[in-house]
Amino acid sequence: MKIDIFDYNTNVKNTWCPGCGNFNIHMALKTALIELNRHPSDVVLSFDIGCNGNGGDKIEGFRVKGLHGRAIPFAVGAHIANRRMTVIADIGDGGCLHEGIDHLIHAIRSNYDITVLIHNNENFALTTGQITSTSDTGKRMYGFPNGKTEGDINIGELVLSLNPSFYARGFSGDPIHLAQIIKSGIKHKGFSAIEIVQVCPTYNPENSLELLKSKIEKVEESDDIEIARKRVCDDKKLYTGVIYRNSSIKDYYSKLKNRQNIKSELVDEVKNHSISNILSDFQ
Ligand SMILES: Cc1ncc(C[n+]2csc(CCOP(=O)(O)OP(=O)(O)O)c2C)c(N)n1
Repeated sequence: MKIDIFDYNTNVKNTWCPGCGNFNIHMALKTALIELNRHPSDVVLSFDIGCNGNGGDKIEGFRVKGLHGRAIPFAVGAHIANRRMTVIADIGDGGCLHEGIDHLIHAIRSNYDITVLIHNNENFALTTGQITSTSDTGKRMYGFPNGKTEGDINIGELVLSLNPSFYARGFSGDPIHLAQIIKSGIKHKGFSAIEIVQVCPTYNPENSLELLKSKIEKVEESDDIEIARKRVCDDKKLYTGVIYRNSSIKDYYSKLKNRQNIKSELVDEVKNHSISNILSDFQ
């Protein structure tokens, strides 16, 4: 059966601000899943808290919602339980790199076969625009009238320092390219970290669509870590595409000696064990 947009759309009205990058990011995500012909019942979407997380009821699929940064461990759990599912986590820079940063780091190290979309609008948007660790040092926002004092985190630099198997960058202003990047991430066997440079016209208007567009440069996929590092550290440009892929790193399951040559999934195996005794403790 051919999957189309009506399989993924819901009737829930959007509450994002006019011009929010989330509209295009959602369209790109749906496009990627449709082009891969994945049915929503084969997809787990794990959302974080924030404007990005409010997308959780605007797309079909098995959806869960976690607190800041926890969209990643929920996604990891779903993947470990059932590798038949395509598992994607959707998360903001505030949740992923500020409040819940540890989960991203360990998921990259483990190389779980999931895809994480990091919506980088450089602020906590749902709470009306405060600085996060990805906002520029000195940036003034609500709650920080004198400007951010701490140093900032460069997502690409952080990810590349962790020996990742896949790091890509897309742009909310180019949903067609972003959809192709998300497709590459989903198809990659291992952890796919996809940073999405996202406009937030309401709370971060300085990072305007025009300014970001003028910095974007698309690049071909690379397996050269030094080139990738140079690209993510370039202040003048925002390179998009698959910035780095290392296919020689095995994904988590392939490294588990006790799971080799086993065809079933944990979600099947657990059915062979009665958990009524455990559940009775909660009744
Ligand atoms: C433990 C906790 N701290 C703070 C909040 C308030 N809070 C809700 S959404 C949010 C901002 C999320 O920012 P980000 O992850 O960047 O997503 P965005 O809204 O920008 O898409 C914050 C701080 C909360 N809900 N729970």
